[in-house]
Amino acid sequence: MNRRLAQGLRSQTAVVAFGANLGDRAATIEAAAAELRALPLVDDVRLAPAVSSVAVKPDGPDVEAPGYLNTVALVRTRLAPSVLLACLHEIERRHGRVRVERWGDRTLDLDLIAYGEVRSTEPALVLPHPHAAERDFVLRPWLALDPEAELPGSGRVSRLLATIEGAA
Ligand code: PH2
Ligand code: MG
Ligand code: MG
Repeated sequence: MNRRLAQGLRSQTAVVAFGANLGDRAATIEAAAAELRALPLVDDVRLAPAVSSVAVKPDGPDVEAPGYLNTVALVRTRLAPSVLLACLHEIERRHGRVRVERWGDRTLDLDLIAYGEVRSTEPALVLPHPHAAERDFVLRPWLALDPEAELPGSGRVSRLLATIEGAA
């Protein structure tokens, strides 16, 4: 059996971040989580309670922009990372996501934060997500689901969060 197929058969834990700052944010996140649960080869989805956060724009936090609800799901899946990412993009599309400006306001953003221990610099799928370590709205919900969580290559999520909070 080739490696690609074998990858699709072994169950892995993927970390998926949800963000929404337009529309009925909580309803959109719940619906997206249900769609994730309904995917073939997705065995379990554990969703953390959502947190509110100020929109971060390329120039920094923007209190004038609509505020975000953010959360994280731990996803047990046998989908390969690139296939899971394509499914996340399809769920975003179904919820009216349009890509206009970088870090623009959005009905739904689904980011693949980590996939097992996989490290990738492929432009189409950078793993772990390059901004995960600096985002409290990703790290805090992740830590709520798994106090022992580690971001591959960066260490304990609890320590990363403490570092950000110490700098704030
Ligand atoms: N996502 C972004 C850009 N800025 N700000 C908050 N608060 N939450 C997000 O999920 C977010 C953001 C791009 O993915
Ligand atoms: Mg994002
Ligand atoms: Mg995204």
